[in-house]
Amino acid sequence: MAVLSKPVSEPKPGSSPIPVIDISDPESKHALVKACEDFGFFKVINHGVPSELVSVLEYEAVEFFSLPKSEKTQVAGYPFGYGNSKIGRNGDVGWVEYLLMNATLDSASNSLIPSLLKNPQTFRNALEEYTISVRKMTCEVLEMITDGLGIKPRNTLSKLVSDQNTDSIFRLNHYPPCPLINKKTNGGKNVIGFGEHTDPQIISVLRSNNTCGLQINLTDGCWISVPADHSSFFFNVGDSLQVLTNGRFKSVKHRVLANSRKSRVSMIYFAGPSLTQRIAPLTCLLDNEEESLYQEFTWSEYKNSAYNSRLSDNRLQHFERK
Ligand code: GA4
Repeated sequence: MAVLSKPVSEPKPGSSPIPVIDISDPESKHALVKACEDFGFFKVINHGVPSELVSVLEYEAVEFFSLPKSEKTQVAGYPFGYGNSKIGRNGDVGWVEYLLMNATLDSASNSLIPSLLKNPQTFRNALEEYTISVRKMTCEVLEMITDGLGIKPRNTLSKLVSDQNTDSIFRLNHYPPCPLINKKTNGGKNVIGFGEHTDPQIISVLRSNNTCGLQINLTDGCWISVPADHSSFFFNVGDSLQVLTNGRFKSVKHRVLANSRKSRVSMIYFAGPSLTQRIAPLTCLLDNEEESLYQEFTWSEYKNSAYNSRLSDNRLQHFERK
């Protein structure tokens, strides 16, 4: 268990600085690009993902996490499967349990889907429909971003995550209420649910229930709390998109704090490219004399290096050009 010391700024209710992007309006493309540059993070509204899909999957997730631990651990594994407290394999821990699954295009028959559930087929269908719908929204957002950047063709970024061999992941997280918070034992300090990190993929799409806990790190080093909103999606730029834009977009550092009273359930779709995809700044984004800040790598190389790191490591550092 980790406790916190760095400054946290709590926005006044209704005054959150987090950009809100209406993706039903094509003109939002400029605000979208600015959000990726300034925060690496934004909230999407009017997204077109049916709320029933989200509710059914959340219901199934709650059912799964309500199973006895001895049953959940039957689908424990690495990297995919159930996990409790331990994050990754390099010593990170958090006040969280989770289920990590493959979300590639042919993952409908995902063998990790807990056969222990009363009706595994309902879970399977819910997951498949959810990922199809969220992938479509993700492609729309990436296409608006390319429009906003003035890049052609429109699918320059979206094709990276809609390719047949895309290496995408789906994660369900459950942060149970944490009885240790506010007790004298830790001096009332916060408890880390999921420690600070950036996501290695291109872009990540998070939806949570109405329990807060997510925080993002601003460029000045301050943490800000993200007000929960169960009807919207939160997007964050990943390390690979930072490289594709030669550092113009920021891969945002984020973390989750445990809550003393309420459970937080989140579902995250990590949109990654195919393993053989070469990741390097898009030449059309480089100005005349501008050089790449990074050595070229494939997604497979980056992923291997990321999975051998600790959560809070600066993973891109090893790939920066000296
Ligand atoms: C962060 C983003 C995704 O949740 C994840 C995480 C992965 C894991 O939980 O196994 C990692 C983490 C994430 C980056 C560094 C390594 C690998 C834990 C960890 C310490 C599934 C992913 O792709 O990278």
